[in-house]
Amino acid sequence: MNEHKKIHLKDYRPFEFIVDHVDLVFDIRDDHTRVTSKLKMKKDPARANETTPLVLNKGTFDIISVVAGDMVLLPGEYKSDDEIFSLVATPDIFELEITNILKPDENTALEGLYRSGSILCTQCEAQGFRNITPYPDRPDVMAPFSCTIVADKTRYPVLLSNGNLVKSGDLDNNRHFAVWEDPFKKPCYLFALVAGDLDVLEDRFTTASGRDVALKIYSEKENIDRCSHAMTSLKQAMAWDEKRFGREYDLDLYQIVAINDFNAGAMENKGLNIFNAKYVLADPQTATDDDFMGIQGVIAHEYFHNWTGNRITLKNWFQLSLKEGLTVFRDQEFSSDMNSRPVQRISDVKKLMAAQFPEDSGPMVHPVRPDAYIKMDNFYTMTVYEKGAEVIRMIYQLLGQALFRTGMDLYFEKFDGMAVTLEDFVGVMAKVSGRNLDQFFRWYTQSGTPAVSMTRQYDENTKSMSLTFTQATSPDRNQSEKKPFHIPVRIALINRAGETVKQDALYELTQETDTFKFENVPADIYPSVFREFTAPVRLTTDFSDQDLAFLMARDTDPFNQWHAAQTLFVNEIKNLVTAIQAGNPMAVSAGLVNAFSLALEENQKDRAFLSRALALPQETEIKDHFEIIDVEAIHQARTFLKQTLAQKLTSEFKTVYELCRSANSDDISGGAMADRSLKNLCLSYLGSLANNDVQDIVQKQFEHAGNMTDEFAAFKILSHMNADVRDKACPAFYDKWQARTLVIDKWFSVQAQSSLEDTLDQVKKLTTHKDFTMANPNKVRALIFAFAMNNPMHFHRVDGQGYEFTAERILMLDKINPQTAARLCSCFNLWKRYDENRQAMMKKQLETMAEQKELSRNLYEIVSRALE
Ligand code: TYR
Repeated sequence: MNEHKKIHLKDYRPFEFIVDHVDLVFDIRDDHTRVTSKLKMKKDPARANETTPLVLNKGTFDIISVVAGDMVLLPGEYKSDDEIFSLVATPDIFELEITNILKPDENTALEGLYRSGSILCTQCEAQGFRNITPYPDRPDVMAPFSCTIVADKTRYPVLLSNGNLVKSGDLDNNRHFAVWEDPFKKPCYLFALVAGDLDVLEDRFTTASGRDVALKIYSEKENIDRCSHAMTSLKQAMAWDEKRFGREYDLDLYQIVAINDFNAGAMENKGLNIFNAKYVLADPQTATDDDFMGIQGVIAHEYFHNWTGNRITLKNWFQLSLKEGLTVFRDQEFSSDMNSRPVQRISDVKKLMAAQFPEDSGPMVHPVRPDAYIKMDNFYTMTVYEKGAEVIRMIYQLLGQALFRTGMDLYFEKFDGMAVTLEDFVGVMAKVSGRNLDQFFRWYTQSGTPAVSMTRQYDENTKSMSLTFTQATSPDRNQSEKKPFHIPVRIALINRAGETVKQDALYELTQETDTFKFENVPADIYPSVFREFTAPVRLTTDFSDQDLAFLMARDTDPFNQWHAAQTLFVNEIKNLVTAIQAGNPMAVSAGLVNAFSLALEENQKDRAFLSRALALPQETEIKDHFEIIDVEAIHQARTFLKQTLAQKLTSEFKTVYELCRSANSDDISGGAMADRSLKNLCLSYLGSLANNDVQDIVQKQFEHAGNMTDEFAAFKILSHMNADVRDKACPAFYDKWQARTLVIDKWFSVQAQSSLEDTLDQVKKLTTHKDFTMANPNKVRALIFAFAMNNPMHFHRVDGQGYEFTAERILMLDKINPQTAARLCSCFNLWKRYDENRQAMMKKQLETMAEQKELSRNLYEIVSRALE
């Protein structure tokens, strides 16, 4: 394994030159694209008259000509290799014209210029622009860009780039051209180009100040009638950002293109977002309710980047959370305003706990602002995004809505057009509030999830209740000793009747131990703490299971009701795991069944909430509550709990299932979605019994469903029932949907996650299916990621075959798409948390990977961290 260099935040230096203008020409030919870049540059005035070498980043392409000023440079007069282009010295002001040849058809890494089907497109974040042309590929170099695209008119009738179309026309030989100019200075990671035979859905939006904006969503022709939900979402996001943050759109045109081959969810390129088709295309027949919500959230996220990311960008990549944490916070708030706030909060926190907390306990643990990286792509993490959003949310809590808005206004005013840091952001928040946020800033620099415990003490004499909070964060590779965090805690007091005795207020933890005293309260009072999950901490309390059952039913904060229910489930599963490990019989406590049944009776109230509150945590979430993860025992315990509940409450589940069936099948209103989610939760409990009676109900829903939500829910249940049932359902689903590649992704993922015995064999077989390819990230995520990340029983097979299969695929993928290979490899990250046998087998796979001679930098970083 080659060693690769780490880049450190402490080594940051500003660039020695200023780019005044970038003029790009893309001449697209059948088997190559010729790129000419004209840079107008000058030395940073502070360095005038100094001899400063010009060093540009560069990918692995051939340069065919270099012109400096009006001199043609010969290869000896500049230096060029696979990473760098450089000149020993330059005048103070100069122009540089470089021409090079790209082979987009051979670019399987999907960074830089690449082909997706018949479409040519770009992806430049984080450091893909260097694969297009030599350039100072860093976010703090901002410049106005113009871009000319020349291509065949039949193959590429649509030619797009950032900003405004200023000129277009026909050329000889059935070719045509388009010239785009982006008036806003931007870093090169926001550059984009698209060329292809696309259809467009058009609409308009008038901003608050009366500017008329043309909205265009492009997709392959056969999908254009599936773009209207994305368009509605875009208009909602534009209106919301005006209302909530006073931010208007700034160009006359906003374009979105849906692409089938994409490494991430979507990309906020200025005026020309490029999206994974999964986050654009939807209709009720082919997309689930979750897909609809996902599209609304991602469309909004990319739109919100126009201010938080594009107008104000990053000084260096270490500051990534400055744009991502803040923009996730903004999209979460948007989704809360558009839909149900408590349900949104529950799903955001669930995601954080399921994926960010484990990240903090493995080899990828890093502060929200990392100190070092080998490959920046590896730091597009749950910590930077989701924990980063929680940190913003804490500032929002500490300041309150009004001051937070004042702070945001000042941030936009002060830093518009600049590349800034997290200190700049927190600085304006400190300024407008007059608060000292120095201790608070540790959330950006210190890694790990704080464990907070809460205990109650009641003093009969003074009739006062004291709540004592202690915080502790485990040492890790980033810091051997952790200092206390500044943690906001929202607390209310509730009595036995479920009435609020003391209104919700904000308290702040700043020391290892903090105590708050509430005077004049009765003894039988319940504190409701960390309401709405005020901070990203692991909370333990002195609540008994009876207390938790009370809070599940009566807490006045729905988030805390959900949290109490989840804690009860986890406690129950822990007891079952202990019983299994001791060889004792399993039994579910009557208290839990009772609490569950009472909650199910409340089904007329908020069905969306109820479907979340009554859902058992996944095995992948449960594992986080164990030091040593016993894969089989967790699976057995969860299955037993689910089946016991289904058995004891069969008729209740059936009743609620029937009650929720009236939703119109293509209605995507909140109410209809809520009905479907509760209905399908009931079906999933019933389905766990796998008897003929329920099989019949599930089968009927599968065959007669009027939308993908219901069809997919039933399909998932059938995939676990038994091999016969699955072997009938799979071809039926495939035959119906084979023309829809996004639905076929669902088909792959359901099979990869099946609990049936032969799942690994099925997955192996599916890798040779004609619709599967390692070159398409969505397909890899649907089959290989789903297996490795979401099917613990089979990935962690005792014979090690799950590991072997996955490691082989990672190495295969590393040759095609290193970014995605590195992501997939994180399935081995928690290897130290399993039994000795599994530890040894997982370690062996990591070592085998480490021994490869030509590991990508991306994968090298993940593997070497895991083995450190
Ligand atoms: N900036 C994008 C977003 O979060 C994410 C992204 C990152 C997309 C890297 C692609 C990529 O290669 O909105």
